[in-house]
Amino acid sequence: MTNPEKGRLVVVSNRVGPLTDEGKAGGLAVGLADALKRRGGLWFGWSGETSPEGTHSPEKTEVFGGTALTTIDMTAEELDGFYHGYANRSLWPLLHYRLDLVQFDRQSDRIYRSVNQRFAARLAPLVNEHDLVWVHDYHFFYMGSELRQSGFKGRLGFFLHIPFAPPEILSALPAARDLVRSMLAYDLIGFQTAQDRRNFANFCVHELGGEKLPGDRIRVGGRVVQAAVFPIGIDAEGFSRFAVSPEAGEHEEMLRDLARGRLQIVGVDRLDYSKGLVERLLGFERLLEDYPENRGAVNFLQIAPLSRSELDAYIDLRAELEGLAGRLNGRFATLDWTPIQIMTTGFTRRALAGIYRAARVCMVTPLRDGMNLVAKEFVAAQDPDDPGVLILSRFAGARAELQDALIVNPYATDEMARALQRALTMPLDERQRRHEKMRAKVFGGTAAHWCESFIAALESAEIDAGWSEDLAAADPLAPA
Ligand code: ADQ
Repeated sequence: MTNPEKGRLVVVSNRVGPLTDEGKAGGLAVGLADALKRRGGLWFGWSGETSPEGTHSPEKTEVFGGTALTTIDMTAEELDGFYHGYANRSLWPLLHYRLDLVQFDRQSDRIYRSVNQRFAARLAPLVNEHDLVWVHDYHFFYMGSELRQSGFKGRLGFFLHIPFAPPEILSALPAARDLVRSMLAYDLIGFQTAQDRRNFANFCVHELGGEKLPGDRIRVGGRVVQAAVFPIGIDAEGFSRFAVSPEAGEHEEMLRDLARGRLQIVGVDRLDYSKGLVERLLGFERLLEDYPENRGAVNFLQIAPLSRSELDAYIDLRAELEGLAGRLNGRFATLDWTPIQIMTTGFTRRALAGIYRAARVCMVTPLRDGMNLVAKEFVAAQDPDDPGVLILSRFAGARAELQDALIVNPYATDEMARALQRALTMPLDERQRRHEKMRAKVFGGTAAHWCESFIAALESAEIDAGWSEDLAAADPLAPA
């Protein structure tokens, strides 16, 4: 089933799969599923269920060809402390530079570490030192050091999908030094952008007394790790095929019919405070104030599926957005025109591709975002002969590659309104020129490419034997 010479790929992430349903899978799942299929492997994570046994529950395994999907449960308490608590109330806002929303408590810190330890303990017997283990995202910062402590000697990689905040912000986390030190158990640490990587390196230097070495390497105490940039992409070919599927066509047509000749602006984001939804609506309101010719001539559709809706910050955000949309509609609506519509529905990927294609403008205005795949999907879905315009926040990771979007500061409402006006009136030849350049970027840096380059770098990373449990003792700046 597997190739023992090359070693299997072992992927660890909070949620696993799908491996088979390409209609549901996002770019990440498609990219990883391809890599898993090619070399055989294991995808390990949470089952999505709680049970009294939690992380002691029996494994559930599904096998597809040479790949196994193996999951375990969590108890309700583990889920609360690990996922809702530390991951989403502490780390998510902190790493998105939102100290105002961060909540720290030692109970969830303790549970987060113990869930990382439990997942490592369950994974350890399933892997051997020839395997490449690739851990994903902010749920599992401690997984690498826990795996090392359980005796794993093979290659270990980590990729952070969200931003890595600068040391001035990260150091507010009571356990910041522990967390970053534990990351040194990985041989290769991947980030979305050069800025994230720089922030990590600066933490190692200024908070842990480390030193930057030539190439992508960083030394802390006796340990050398590689930290590099791997911007994530989408399955560009697949997504552009979705955009011309019958299901996409139906959605495109429906939206065009509803717009009745008006230009369509869309936004597609999980309902999350990092996505700049409030700022986007304020920008749209300013457009209607400052450029009144757009009243009755444009429609704004915001698709915002609910996420983490049990957390207070998300409940507050939803209320604020609904209030704002109500005010805006109340202010500008006429008998035959409602300026803004907000939907929390989930769509299939084909339907979404059709919606992007019907839009003249897509607004992607996060206040901070690791990459933002919506921006890339929008580009891939366009008709090259008559493409829409992308308005992109300077704070999205995607900005590094998509320089030909209209780049905005989402906090600057006037600038947002001006960018909208420019996008709505942009001549066809300029739209085509900008789109062509962005399309080359999106098709040149796909999910498959991201996956292959990370794996190749992990395979060739210099393995340094310097990691030890008491790396902390080698920290010259550690408080007494
Ligand atoms: P997210 O914060 O989830 O991802 P993003 O990259 O934009 O952000 O991906 C969202 C995905 O959800 C897109 O593929 C989009 O099509 C899909 N989606 C959104 N609304 C939908 C709806 N109503 N129906 C169906 N699908 C919908 C995190 C980081 C990002 C990083 C990615 C990948 O926060 O910065 O780009 O991981 O690394």
